[in-house]
Amino acid sequence: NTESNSSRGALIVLEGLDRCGKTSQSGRLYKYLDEQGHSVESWRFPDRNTGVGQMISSYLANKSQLDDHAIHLLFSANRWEKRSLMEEKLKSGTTLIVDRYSYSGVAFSSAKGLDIGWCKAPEIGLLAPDLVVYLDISPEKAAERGGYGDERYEQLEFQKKVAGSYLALRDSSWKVIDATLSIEDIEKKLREVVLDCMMTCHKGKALSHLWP
Ligand code: NYM
Repeated sequence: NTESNSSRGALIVLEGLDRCGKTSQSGRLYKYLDEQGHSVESWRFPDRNTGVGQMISSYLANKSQLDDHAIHLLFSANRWEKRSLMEEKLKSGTTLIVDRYSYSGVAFSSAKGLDIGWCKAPEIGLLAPDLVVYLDISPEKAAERGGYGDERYEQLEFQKKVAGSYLALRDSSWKVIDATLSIEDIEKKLREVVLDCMMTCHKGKALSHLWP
């Protein structure tokens, strides 16, 4: 594969509260990049298709109970089990758009009161995103959006804590987009930052690891 020496794909992560619009935006972004002829895949965490993912899914649906630390480690394991494939894809030139990543892991678990350093530890060594886009919405506004589902964590009081945790995690490298703008405006802003990041990776920016 001649491409693998000259260019790699970008690891793009979308983060935000439940109902912030991440999933529809990652779908639209995927479609756009694909139509432009880029090699691109749409991923999400939790990946509910693996054995670990099924345990997570059952926990989120309130069909099983787990200690807060144990479920935290399962979410992390779910990323570790995809790590080598992720690296392979990126190195072969495929850009990955990932709906939630380690930041969700830390934000949701630390919102339950777990120590943030403890929450970050199992993520050490995973691939670091080239770009983190945070779709910013207040918990109140998000709650107004056609209501939450029945899954664990989808409650206003808890989402307020998650918002606080995200704020503590954010750094200056994150691109924050106002998630209350129109779908088209968000899409446009998202495309701009993503194309810019893809160019940087294409030019030879090295892959790095968490936590930078
Ligand atoms: N979630 C997601 C976590 O608590 N830890 C994690 O590491 C990840 C990736 O799972 N409310 C939470 C956030 C969501 C829930 O995600 C399911 P989604 O995007 O609704 O499938």
